[in-house]
Amino acid sequence: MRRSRFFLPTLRDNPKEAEIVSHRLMLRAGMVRQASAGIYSWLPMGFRVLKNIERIVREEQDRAGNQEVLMPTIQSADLWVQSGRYNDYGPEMLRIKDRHERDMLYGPTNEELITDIFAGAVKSYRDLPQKLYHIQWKFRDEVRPRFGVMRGREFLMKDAYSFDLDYEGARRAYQSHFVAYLRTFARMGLRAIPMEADTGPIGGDLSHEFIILAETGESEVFCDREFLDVDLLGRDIDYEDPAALAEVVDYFTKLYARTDEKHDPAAFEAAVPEARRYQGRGIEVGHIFYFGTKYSKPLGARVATPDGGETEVHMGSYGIGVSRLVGAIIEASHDEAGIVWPDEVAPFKVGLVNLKAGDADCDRACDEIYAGLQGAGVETLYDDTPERAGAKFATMDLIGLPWQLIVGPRELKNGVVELKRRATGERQELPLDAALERIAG
Ligand code: P5A
Repeated sequence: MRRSRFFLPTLRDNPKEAEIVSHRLMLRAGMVRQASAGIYSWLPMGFRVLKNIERIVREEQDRAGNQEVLMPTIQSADLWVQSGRYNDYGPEMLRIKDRHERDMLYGPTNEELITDIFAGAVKSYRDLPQKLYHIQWKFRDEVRPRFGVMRGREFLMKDAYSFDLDYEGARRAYQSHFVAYLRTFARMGLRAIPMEADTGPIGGDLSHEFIILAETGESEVFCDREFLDVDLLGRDIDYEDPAALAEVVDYFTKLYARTDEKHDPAAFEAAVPEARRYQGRGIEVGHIFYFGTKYSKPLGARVATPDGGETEVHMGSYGIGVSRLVGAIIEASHDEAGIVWPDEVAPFKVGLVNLKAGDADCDRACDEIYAGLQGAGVETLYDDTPERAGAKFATMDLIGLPWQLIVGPRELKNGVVELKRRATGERQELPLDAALERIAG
C-alpha cells in the first residue's frame, strides 16, 4: 500500500479524551475513530490488526477442534426469559422492540441461543461431544465505557461453547480451551496468565481469566512470579491426548494466580515464598467457564444416554476479547515513540521509506523494491509522500511496523539500504538482498 493513497489520519498531539497509552496511540496512529461513547469505527490501519488477531484466534480454535458458526447480533428475548437472565442482566442489556412490539435484544453473549440451536439438533450421546464458536460483535451498555476499545459498549468477542455428556467430558473441553488460550496469546507475543476468577453473570463453578499484567489494567491480581519466567506454551500440543492437556493445565493451575474476588491472603502466603509474590494490575483478555447444566436445564438440551435414560448436557463457555486485544497488545508493547507491533499481528510487516520522493533515482529504486516485496507477499506500507525525513521517521515509529527499510540518495550511491528493527531500534546499512533476507527470515 502506498502511503499517498492510504487512509491514515494520524494525529501529532495526544488527544485529550484518552486516559491510557493504548487509547492515545490508537487514535494518534489513525486506527479507530469514536462513533459514540464506547462505540468505534475501525479505520484501515486498525482493521488490519483486528483481522490479524481474529485470524490467530480462529486458527487456534480450529486446531483445538472447535467448529466455526455465525450467530446473529440481534436475539429474541424469549430464550433469555426461559433461562431467567432477561431480568438478571439488568441495564447492561440493550433491549429493542421490533415493529410488532416483540422484545428483542442486542446480544451481550450467546449461551441461550447456542443452547437452543444444540437442543433442536442433538438428541443422543452418540453426537457428543460438540464444540462450536463464533466471532461476532457484542453489545453491553457498560456504566463507564472507557480506555477506548478496552472497555467498549460494542466489542468483538470470540465465544465458544462446549456440550458434553457428563462432568468428565466437560472437564476435557475446559482443558482444551485452557491450552488453546495459552497458545493463542503466546502467538500474539503476549504473556497471558490464567487466574482463578469469579463467574459473574455467566454463572457456574469453575472459571479462569487470562490476564496480561499491566499497570493500566482494571483487575487487581495476585500471582506467583514464576508465571513471569515460564514458557506459556509457545509449542505444539496434541488435542486428542487428554493426558497431555491435563498435564499442562495441572502445571499452571498449581501455581497461585487469582483475581481480587478470589484472592485469599493466607493461601497466597502459604503457597508462594515472599520473594516470589507478585501483586499488581492486569487486563483480562480471555475468560473461560464451566457451568454444568445451568442453561441446558431451562432450555431443554437433553440427550439419550447409553443406558437408555436421558440427561441434560454439561456445558462451558469460553470468551476472548478480540477487539480488546488490540488495545491490550499496545499496552504490553510500546515505547515513547509509539507502538511496537509483535510480528504476527502487525498491520504491515515493512515500512518502506523513500527519503527523497520526487528524485528520479530514489523513486525508481523504491518502486522496484516495493514491487519486489509485494511479489514476495510481504505486506508493505510504502511511504512515497514528499514529507520531510524527520516526519516520516516519526510516523513510522508511531505506527510501529516491525521493519523499516529506508532508501535515500546517499544509501543508493553506496549500494545499500538502511534496515531498522522497530522493537530494538537496531539500524544497519546493508545491500538490498541482505536486507530482504533478514526481513524474510
Ligand atoms: C464466555 C464466552 C463471556 O461473555 N460468554 C461467552 C462468556 N465472558 S466475559 O468474560 O464476559 O467476556 C469474554 C471476554 O470479552 C471481553 N470483554 C470486553 N471487551 C471489550 N469491551 C467490553 N466491554 C468487554 N466485556 C468483555 C473480555 O476480554 C472478556 O474476557
